[in-house]
Amino acid sequence: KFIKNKEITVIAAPFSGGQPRGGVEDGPDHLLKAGLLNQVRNLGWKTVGGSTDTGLTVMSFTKPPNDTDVGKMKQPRYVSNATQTLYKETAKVSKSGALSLLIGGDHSLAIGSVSGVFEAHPDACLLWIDAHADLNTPETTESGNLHGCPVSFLLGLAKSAEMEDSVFRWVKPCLATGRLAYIGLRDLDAGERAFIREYNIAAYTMHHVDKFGIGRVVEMALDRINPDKARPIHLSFDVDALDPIYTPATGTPVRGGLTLREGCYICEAVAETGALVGMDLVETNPALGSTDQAIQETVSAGLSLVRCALGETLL
Ligand code: EXY
Ligand code: MN
Ligand code: MN
Ligand code: MN
Repeated sequence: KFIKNKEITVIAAPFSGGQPRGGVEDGPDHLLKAGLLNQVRNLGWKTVGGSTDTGLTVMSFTKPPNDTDVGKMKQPRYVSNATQTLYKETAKVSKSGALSLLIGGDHSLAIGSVSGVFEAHPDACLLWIDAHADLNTPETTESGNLHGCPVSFLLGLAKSAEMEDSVFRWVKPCLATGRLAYIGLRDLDAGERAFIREYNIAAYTMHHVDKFGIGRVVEMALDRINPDKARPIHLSFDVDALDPIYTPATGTPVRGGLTLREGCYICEAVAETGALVGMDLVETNPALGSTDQAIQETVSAGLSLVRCALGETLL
C-alpha cells in the first residue's frame, strides 16, 4: 500500500566508523556475494534504481582527517558525513516509491537510513530489533561509540546545546517516542533504561519474549506504535538481536538472544502488514567469525531475515 509495484532498492554501506572493530565494513560484500539481490528478485521484487540501475547502490565513505573526539563522541565527523550521505541517498529511494533496504555496516548508519525513509514517510513508525537500545546521547554514552547512539539522534534526545555546535546539526529529529518499539533487548546502559522509563517507550526485552512468546510481543509492540494499522513501518534489524549461536560474527554479541525463528517471525509479521517501507540489516562482521562456518551462518541468518521481511513465507 505504500510501495510502488513491489519495487526495491538495495543500499550497501561498507561503514564501520560507529564502533572500533574492523571488518563490519565487509558485511555488505558478504551478503551480496551470498546472493542477496537474486534472493530478493526471486520473491517477486523488482530491484530498481541504484547507481548501476540493477537496484543496488554501493556507497563509499572516506575518513576525514583530524577527526578528533567531540565531547565523548568518537569519529564524529566520519559518522556524520557518512550518515548524511546515506540520508540523502535513502530519501531519494523512498521518494521514488521503492522500498529502501540498507545493508551495513554498523548501526550508526540508521541515523541516515531512518532519517531518509521518514522524510518520504513522515508518519512512519520504527521497530528496532536489537540486544541493545542504541539510545545513548553524546552525554550519556560510556563508550563514545556512535553505533550505541542512533536512536537518541532520531528522537532528538541530545541536549540542544550539544547538538547545535556538533557536527550532527544536520540531523532533524524525525521520530516521536510513541512511534518507537524495541524487541530483543538484554544489554542496556543506565542512561538508556532511564530514557525508556521517562518517555514510556515500548520496549520488549528477552524477558517479555520468554513470558508472552514472540507472537504476543510483536502484536503488543505494533499495537503500541501503530494502533490503527495505518502507518508505514521501518524495520531496523541488528543481527546481534539473535542469539550468538545464530549470528556469532558480530561486534557486540550478547548471549540469551532471539532464536533464528523468533527473528524470522518478527520479519514475517511485518511482511504480513504490507506496510514495510524501509529495512536495515546491520552489524554483520565477517572478520569476527571464528571459523568460515560461523561467518557463513551469520550471513545466511541475515539473508533469511531479509527474505522473511519481503514475504518469503506468506501464502
Ligand atoms: N550500549 C553500549 C554503548 O553505547 O557502547 C553498546 C552498544 C552496542 C551497539 C550495538 C549496535 O547495537
Ligand atoms: Mn571478506
Ligand atoms: Mn546491538
Ligand atoms: Mn544496534
